[in-house]
Amino acid sequence: MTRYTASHWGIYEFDETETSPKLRPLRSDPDPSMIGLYQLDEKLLESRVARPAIRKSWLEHGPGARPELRGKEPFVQVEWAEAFNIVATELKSVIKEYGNSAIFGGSYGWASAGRFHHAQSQVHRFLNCIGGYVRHTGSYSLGAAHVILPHIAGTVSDLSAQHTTWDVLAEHTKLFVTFGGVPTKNAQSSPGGAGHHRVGPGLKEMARKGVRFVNIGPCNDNLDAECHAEWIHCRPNADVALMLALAWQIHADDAHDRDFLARCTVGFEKFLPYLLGEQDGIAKTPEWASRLTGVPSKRIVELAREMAETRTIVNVAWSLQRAHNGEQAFWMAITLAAMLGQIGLPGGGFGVGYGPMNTNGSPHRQLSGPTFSQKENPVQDYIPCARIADMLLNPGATFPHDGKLRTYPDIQLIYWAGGNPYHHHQDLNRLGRAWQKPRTIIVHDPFWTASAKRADIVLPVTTAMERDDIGYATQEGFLVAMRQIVEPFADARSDFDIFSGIAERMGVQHNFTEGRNDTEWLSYLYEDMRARWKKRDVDCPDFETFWEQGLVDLGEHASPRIMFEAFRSDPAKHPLKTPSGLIEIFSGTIASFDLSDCPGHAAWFEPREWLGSTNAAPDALHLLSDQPARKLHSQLDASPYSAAGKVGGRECIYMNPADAEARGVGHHDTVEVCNGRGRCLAAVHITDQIMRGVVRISTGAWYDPDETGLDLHGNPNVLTLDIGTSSLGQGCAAQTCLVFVRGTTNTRSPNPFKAPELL
Ligand SMILES: Nc1nc2c(c(=O)[nH]1)N[C@H]1C(S)=C(S)[C@@H](COP(=O)(O)OP(=O)(O)OC[C@H]3O[C@@H](n4cnc5c(=O)[nH]c(N)nc54)[C@H](O)[C@@H]3O)O[C@H]1N2
Ligand SMILES: Nc1nc2c(c(=O)[nH]1)N[C@H]1C(S)=C(S)[C@@H](COP(=O)(O)OP(=O)(O)OC[C@H]3O[C@@H](n4cnc5c(=O)[nH]c(N)nc54)[C@H](O)[C@@H]3O)O[C@H]1N2
Ligand SMILES: [Mo]
Repeated sequence: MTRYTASHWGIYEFDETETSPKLRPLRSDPDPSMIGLYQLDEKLLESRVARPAIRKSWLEHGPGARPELRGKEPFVQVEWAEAFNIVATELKSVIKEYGNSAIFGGSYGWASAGRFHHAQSQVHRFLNCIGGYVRHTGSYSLGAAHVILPHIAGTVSDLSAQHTTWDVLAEHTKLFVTFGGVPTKNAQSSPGGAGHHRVGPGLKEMARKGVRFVNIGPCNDNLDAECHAEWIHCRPNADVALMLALAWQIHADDAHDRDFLARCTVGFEKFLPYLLGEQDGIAKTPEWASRLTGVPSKRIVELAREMAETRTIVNVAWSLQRAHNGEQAFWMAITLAAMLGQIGLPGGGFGVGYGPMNTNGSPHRQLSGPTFSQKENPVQDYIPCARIADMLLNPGATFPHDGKLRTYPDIQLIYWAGGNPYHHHQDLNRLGRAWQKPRTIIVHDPFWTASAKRADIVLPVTTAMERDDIGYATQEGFLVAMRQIVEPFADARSDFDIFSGIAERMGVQHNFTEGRNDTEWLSYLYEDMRARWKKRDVDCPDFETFWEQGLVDLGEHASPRIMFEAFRSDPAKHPLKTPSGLIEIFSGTIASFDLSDCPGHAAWFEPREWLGSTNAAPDALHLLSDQPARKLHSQLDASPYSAAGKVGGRECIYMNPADAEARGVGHHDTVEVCNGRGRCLAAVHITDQIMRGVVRISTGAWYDPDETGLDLHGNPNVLTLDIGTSSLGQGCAAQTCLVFVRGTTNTRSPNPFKAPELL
């Protein structure tokens, strides 16, 4: 009998009559991801957490004991009952002594698919049941965008729902200009579960219909070869300068769409003096941009003319805003598209962005799926998620965010379920110093990740393969009855069972469980969703039928979608959710914040570190740390599929032949990559798909430092910069980073997946 499971990488099938079931891609998926096939691989078992474990000094001497030994001493395994008592006692004690605003429960991370066993919902609901916690806002994905976009065009979620569908792009777009490609490796995933993978097929169809692709940026392997893109080498983090010059040329040619600017936007007249240099004496001409970007000015002029003459869409990868002043890249891309005046026309306008996930360009509706309520959080304090080390290092200090001045709380306890800060955060050595601040760190994870190894209390969680759940992601096409495939590993329990056990000891069990067990919750959440969807004319079978049938195909949205079509036709009747209801080329709100690093219109700022800097050493290289092709973040890094992308067990550093030659290093040599923040080893991969002066290490290699702090495995976050994108967004700025690369004789093998010593 065919059964199903959902994962971020897609839906997989298995035969429940097999004694050891194997995963197969969903038969109807036109472009399945290989990543998820490895979820049951036995290689993953080496790093599974078997039993609740407490760091030795913490257990023997109490909370706060020897925080500098986190990650460096053995754990003592305990029974669940003892673990529940210890956690409950410590939570009560911290709340009594310091209050709930001493608990950081932001718990950022992707965890697993499945709407009920969604780790963040579980941990947030539990912490709310005990009086609340300090939360986070935004994401590492789109930290800057989450703050800037609502001021200028609408929320990230609104825009995601509106992206023009792939069929329309294939039919109508003539020129697809993308900054940062459209990486199909990234489109393997959607948070909560990709359904049919549509980006690869979408691009192929566009290529078949003769769309011309121009890929601007430091890499060219982020757009399928079949697109036959023209690659314009542009220095990392200099995209805004190039966009400004395109805008300058379009204006100089009098090719900007005055009617569209007048009807659908506000503030072009306030942006224009900046563009022309009337304010700062610097006209943003192609010659000006050429010096900053390395792109010949003639090419900029020609491209501007081509864009104005033909049906053009401007796309930006999310990585552009994961950089210092990343807000500007999105603002300027939308400003440029507004000047072209094709927003709301089929195949024109902008994308923010096509490619980062399977979602954008989806023909499916935005519907909120089964939702396990997180309840209300009485604590008001929050941080933008990427400011965690700042918060821990500077309790009581103030910081600006979206026009307000806020205060960092004084954190005594961190509770993490479903994320891996030692994967996702920048400047891991700095995080290591900050990580010593709280007296207690509690982590739930199926695996001995770098974060689990550095916690005080580690509670073993089941994987999605080991429990029943409901799979659904908004704008994807399926509801999935996720059937348990294997028994839980060792003593692992679901987050729900763990929190129920702790809640019981804290006297809030009924509040947390509402008297339902996990099976009862599944049917309850499903029926609740079914009733909501019925009101929107979406019919689904009852829970029993759904559970037996395994999949519900939600079908596609009725008609092809064109972003902002209705808005364009009548902006007064279909306003955007911005203060003016129009696209804000100038934002009075942002201008009123009076920020030196984010004025009222898009502008160019030199990033803290980049190749154009006069301070950059001649042999410095710009390090990009993109998303890994063979895993999702740190998840499944131990799988054979991820291992096949490494050399000598180490992550690769992609490098231009000229840079390798200048350093005397060859293909597959081990090198040391370093800067003032940290050092790691990586294996050289020489390719002409990355421009000179730029190197790239994908994220995801489990952090594995030796005694000197040298990471042996190739984790780029030992090198990245931990600053906010700007005082507006305070997002993650990982793509702003200079490094040095040199040959090394150190070939010590990494051993990242080994469990810590257990007593
Ligand atoms: N340098 C650099 N750094 C980056 C980025 C970059 O571009 N460059 N990108 C950033 C981005 S966009 C993101 S989104 C982050 C991603 O960062 P994270 O989302 O933190 O990374 P994951 O590896 O997905 O972590 C998920 C963790 O949840 C665990 N898990 C899975 N299922 C469950 C469950 O049911 N319960 C519990 N308790 N745990 C579970 C997994 O084992 C894993 O340890 O990384 C960011 N970091
Ligand atoms: N397989 C896989 N897919 C994933 C993920 C994963 O871990 N694995 N993570 C998912 C998540 S959480 C997210 S947020 C998305 C992220 O999606 P993105 O942020 O779009 O992805 P990245 O791979 O970080 O970067 C995309 C491309 O931009 C290039 N780039 C970097 N800096 C610059 C720059 O300054 N200018 C220009 N022009 N290009 C630049 C990078 O080299 C890369 O080729 O991906 C999602 N998809
Ligand atoms: Mo992300």
